[in-house]
Amino acid sequence: MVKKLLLLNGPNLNLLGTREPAVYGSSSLADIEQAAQAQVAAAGAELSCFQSNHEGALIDRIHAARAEGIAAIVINPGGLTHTSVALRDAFAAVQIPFVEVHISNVHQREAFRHHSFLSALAVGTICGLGTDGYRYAIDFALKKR
Ligand code: CA2
Repeated sequence: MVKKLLLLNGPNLNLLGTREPAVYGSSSLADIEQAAQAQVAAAGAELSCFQSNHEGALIDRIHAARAEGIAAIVINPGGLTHTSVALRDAFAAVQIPFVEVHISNVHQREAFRHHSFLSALAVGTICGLGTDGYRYAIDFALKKR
């Protein structure tokens, strides 16, 4: 069976490449998704990508992932990382392994970014490695049984 992965991006990440390049780099979300598609296809697997500025839409996508047989999720939850019990509950409900990615090093930033509601449920987290973090997370997800 073909392995299926899901790449999720939360609020404001549709703005990547347009503002704050010193913090978030110069790649657009389309660049990141295209590179991820190529990486996953080269491994003979399948990738779906989804970005939303709406918490409920992300939760609905996570619920649908279970029925689709998604093996693992890579997510940058954006600001919802630090606020969303509901997103955490969605991951707890579907029991799909996920990797949490942050482009910036949240621990070098404001104190409110130091806590994540998701990290304790994640298989692992990557932060501060720029947009390369997505590639490392997908590489891990492809290898994970
Ligand atoms: O470092 C990350 O990837 C973050 O998840 C990004 C979130 C932030 O709230 C987290 O603390 C850390 C913000 C995403 C905003 O994305 C933008 C991209 C370009 C221009 C403006 C915002």
